[in-house]
Amino acid sequence: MGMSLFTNVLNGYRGTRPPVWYMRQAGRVLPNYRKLRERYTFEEMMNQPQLAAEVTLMPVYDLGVDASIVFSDILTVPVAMGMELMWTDHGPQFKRPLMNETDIHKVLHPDSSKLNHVYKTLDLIKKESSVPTIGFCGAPLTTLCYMLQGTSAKHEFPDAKSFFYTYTESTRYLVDMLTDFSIEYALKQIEHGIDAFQLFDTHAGIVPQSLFEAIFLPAVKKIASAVRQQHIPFIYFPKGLGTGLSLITPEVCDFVSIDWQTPLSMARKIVHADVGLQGNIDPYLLLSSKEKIVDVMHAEYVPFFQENDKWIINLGHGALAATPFENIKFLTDWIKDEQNWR
Ligand code: 1CP
Repeated sequence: MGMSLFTNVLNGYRGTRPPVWYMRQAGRVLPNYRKLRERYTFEEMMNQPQLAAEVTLMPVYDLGVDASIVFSDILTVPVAMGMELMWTDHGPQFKRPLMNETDIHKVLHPDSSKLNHVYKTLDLIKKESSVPTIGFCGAPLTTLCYMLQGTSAKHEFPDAKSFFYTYTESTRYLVDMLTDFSIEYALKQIEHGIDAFQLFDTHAGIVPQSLFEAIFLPAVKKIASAVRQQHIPFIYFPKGLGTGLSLITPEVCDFVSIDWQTPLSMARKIVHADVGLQGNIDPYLLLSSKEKIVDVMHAEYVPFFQENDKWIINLGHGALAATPFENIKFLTDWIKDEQNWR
């Protein structure tokens, strides 16, 4: 058994309490992040290894979480493939979303050296801290949603969905291209010391299960297999998958991150028994009071842990910008101090 609760639990050991980290724990919620953000743009913070490493480790120092996640974004992958992205006040926007087959060949020229700053960031993180670090990228379906739609302003990604049906062969081509690139990127992150890998599939729920299973899930399995061949645990976050969680077998991932819509106890029944669970506290709970947070932990999460060892505490989606720092800090301390987990 190693030194870290997070990696021990990922590797199947039983902990005295569940480990905890939060999606979007670095950006958004930390006063120290906000302070730094006044001086630098988000892009500068991602692209300068010194700054990115500092922000990555902020939640370890300021919150006391059991793992860090490298400070970057899932949309850096399409940028490294040649697409032009603008970070606006209303969120990310691609200058020219892919419209058809001609665009694909004209625009996309994957070049993983454009992500060298991420590897440098990891080197700095590893030099400074022994707390495990999670590497990540977006799943092909979710990344394609943004590449084809250009933005997430239209929540159902209508142009992306139409593209999947109209140009099925091109969709497969794009999925393959993203899969190969994601594998190359993940293996590089592993070379530079990540301890676990999470694949974000935030928009897994926008296509019917049959389409998900036919075109997008095989790509996830391929990425998972490449990562796990290097003995790095693989976490998959298919938000909105619903009853499709029955497709989550050990071939897909070691742990699956559950969204806030799905009760953990229900997920536990649907997901293959050998796959661990992560999640799924509603980010909005953290906007409430300390009393309410403790009530929910006692009512739902402590009993869940008493029945289920393979569990990592997280949110059911990213932390909200409006989260009071004292609430997320309180929850983290509470998790670590609670004596009645067992
Ligand atoms: O203006 C700012 O300060 C930029 C805000 C910001 C930050 C801090 C964005 C824009 N991305 C990030 C960082 C980020 N994104 C991390 C690093 C860790 C951390 O912040 O703690 C990670 C893991 C992501 C992942 C990500 N980016 C996802 C998957 C997870 C999720 O929340 O669903 C997605 C969908 C994105 C796209 C993205 N980047 C940024 C925004 C506002 C969005 C979402 C756009 C949308 O779909 O509405």
